[in-house]
Amino acid sequence: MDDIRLPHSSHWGAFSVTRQGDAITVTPHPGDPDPNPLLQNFPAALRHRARIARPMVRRGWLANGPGPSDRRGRDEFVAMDWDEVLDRLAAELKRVRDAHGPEGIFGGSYGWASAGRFHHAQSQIHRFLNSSLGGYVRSVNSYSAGASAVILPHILGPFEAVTRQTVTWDQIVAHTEIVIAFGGMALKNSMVAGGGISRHTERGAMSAAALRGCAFINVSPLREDLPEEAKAEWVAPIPGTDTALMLGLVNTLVREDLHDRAFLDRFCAGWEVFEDYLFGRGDGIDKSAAWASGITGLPAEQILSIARRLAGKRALVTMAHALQRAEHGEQPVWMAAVLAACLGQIGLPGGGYSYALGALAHYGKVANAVPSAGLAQGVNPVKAFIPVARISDMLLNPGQPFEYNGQRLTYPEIHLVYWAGGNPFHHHQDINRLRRAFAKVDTIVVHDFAWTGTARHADIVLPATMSLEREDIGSAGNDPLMIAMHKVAEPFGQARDDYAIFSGLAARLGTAGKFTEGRSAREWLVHLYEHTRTSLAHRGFEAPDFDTFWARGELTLPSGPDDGGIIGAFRRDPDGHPLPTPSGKIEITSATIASFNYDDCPGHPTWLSETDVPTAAWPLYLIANQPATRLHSQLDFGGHSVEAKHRGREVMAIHPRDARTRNIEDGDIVRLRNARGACLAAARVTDRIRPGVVQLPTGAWYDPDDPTSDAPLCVHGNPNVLTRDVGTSRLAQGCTGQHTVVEVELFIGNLPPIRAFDPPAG
Ligand code: PGD
Repeated sequence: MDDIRLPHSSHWGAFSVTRQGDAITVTPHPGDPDPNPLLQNFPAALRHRARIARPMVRRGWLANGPGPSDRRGRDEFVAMDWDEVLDRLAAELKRVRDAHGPEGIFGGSYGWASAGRFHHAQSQIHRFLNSSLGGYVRSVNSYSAGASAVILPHILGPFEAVTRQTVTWDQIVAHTEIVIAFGGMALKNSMVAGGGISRHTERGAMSAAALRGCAFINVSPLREDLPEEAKAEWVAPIPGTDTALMLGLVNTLVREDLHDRAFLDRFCAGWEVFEDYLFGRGDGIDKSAAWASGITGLPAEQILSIARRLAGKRALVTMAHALQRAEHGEQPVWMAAVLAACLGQIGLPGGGYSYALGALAHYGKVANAVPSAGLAQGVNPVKAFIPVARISDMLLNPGQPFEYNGQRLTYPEIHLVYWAGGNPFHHHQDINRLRRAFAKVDTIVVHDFAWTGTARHADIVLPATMSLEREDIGSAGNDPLMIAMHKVAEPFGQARDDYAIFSGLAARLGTAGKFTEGRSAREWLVHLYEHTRTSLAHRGFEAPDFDTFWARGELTLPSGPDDGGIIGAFRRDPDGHPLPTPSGKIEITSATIASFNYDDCPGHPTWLSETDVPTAAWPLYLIANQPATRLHSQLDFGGHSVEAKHRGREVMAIHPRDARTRNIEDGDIVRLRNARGACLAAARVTDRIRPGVVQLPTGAWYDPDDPTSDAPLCVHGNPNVLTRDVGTSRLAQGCTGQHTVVEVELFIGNLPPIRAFDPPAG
């Protein structure tokens, strides 16, 4: 028995662990006012049968050598010892590099992996590929913010500067009178933050603001997108129509002279061109509340009423990432900025536009005064890249052109895909298409600690440690606690740290010195800590030495100012602190974007319908959003995630009206299907969703009933077998996984077993 509490950290909270043999107990950090229940996924996960115990190689790859193969995801695996697998992998990496150059290796390897500044899987893989193979084809942007990361710099400024560091929850508690939250601000999202979060404060902040009299409006087809504590009014438009609603609101504000004309004149560029569009002077369509009503399904009176209530107050417009994770996702990001501009509160405390507030725990918090050091990734000389969600397109269309943010680029020809710390068979759209794409290359390598769908579709699977099985430093830019992440358990089976795996490969490639710089993992932690400590000292802050930090378990970092960042500075002094846009102002019309001549992203915010809308065959919208019981697909086999499933399946919400017409009752197993695929789920009949819409979260591990089929049924409930693999527009080419259309029917017959958490054959 070992009852010492060992500090640790995850993307979903800081905690400590006590051990009893192989069993662990997880206790949230005592300073966390609203701990995240996701922490309870750890205990059952640590020694679960879904863990990968040994290096494994796909039988067909061993027998036939590298090459395209549709056996991926269908073949058996063969166990191999570490020395042999690293020898073979090093030889294959060298073969591909020598034959095709580093341009033949895709190392974009998107994914959240685990918290920790050193063992961060993305940093490790990129450093290895740069130091040991001369680079790799990378991916840019994220699945989270694919559209907004590209459009915000055109209209307001750099993504991080205009999102994380503008309006804080403290300002909202003190100043805001009304919040209109497009897509809501669900606590399941703000309970999580990349790199770690020690205090979950969003529920308390919304509660305090509401108690002071701040009104919240939740604009979402899902009532649960704002917590009860916000006491919100629920406005439920048809999915994908928020831009039309915002146009109707702005039209009303201007028509009724409730807008802040002086603000538009002083701080914005291009209003006149947009106003012509708003009133239909060119296209003959007045974007009035009545017009918006016809598109959004909301009564015109409700739109008029919201516009009037927003005017003349300290109003805050927020927008969830989810809205831009859809076709034409750039438009609501841009239009929400225009709505906020018309209200004239941008840059004032608690007012204006806070894109993505509530999307992660780091938004709405002040930044640390000094960033903590992370592992340097080195220089990647390879120029070729893809917007991250174009992975299948790239693998299926080598040499073909594509457009992105004003550039015409070419998909590179990839021979080897190397993934560490992500799960595209969870995160990517149209998984049947992804399977075809994965069949195209010579070799696929995956490091993970568990048998994800991606690991099952690889040729070489290397077992990584979980963060609980190694030491690290937990720290994130907007959270003051730096955590000494102690090792709480020995590695599972033969699992190794990503760092150890890459060190072994680098040694075989003759680049060990470049990759490791001669440091052990512990020496790297000391090195990174000392780097941060020196930066703190330069700013006049004192921090203890590494050993003292390690023994104490945490260090509180100083915070920066709560001053509204570049948006606050611009409001206070627009000439002295112009925005880093071409005009130095908020770009309501962008000459740059207009010059690209994209019909799917014109020069000012425009109502553009999604093309994937309900039909007779697929009459229901599907919202495939973030899960509440795990982070993405991580630890889907953990206790908290498994308990929330019903009869082993993921739960899908459906309105009583839609359930009744399909003879579906609460708890029934249903099949969702469309032209791309089908999956099972358990029905939750609820009136907390707009009629005509069903909701199935992402993250249930892909579990095909017949892996040999080209379009198998996912028996577990992964919605990405249904979603479309198209970009948001030619501007950003972002992920559009949030929406699609489906039919839902009662599943009759023998319920297929769930095998997603069983190791694959062999
Ligand atoms: P995770 O489940 O977090 O999903 O996609 P992402 O790939 O990030 O995957 C992380 C993987 O890393 C897990 O398999 C985990 O086991 C592994 N891992 C953890 N720690 C380590 C480690 O130390 N070493 C190694 N080698 N592996 C490790 C998330 C992505 O999904 C995101 S961010 C968004 S916002 C998107 N959202 C949607 C959506 O809204 N709707 C749809 N339909 N699809 C989406 N996909 C996107």
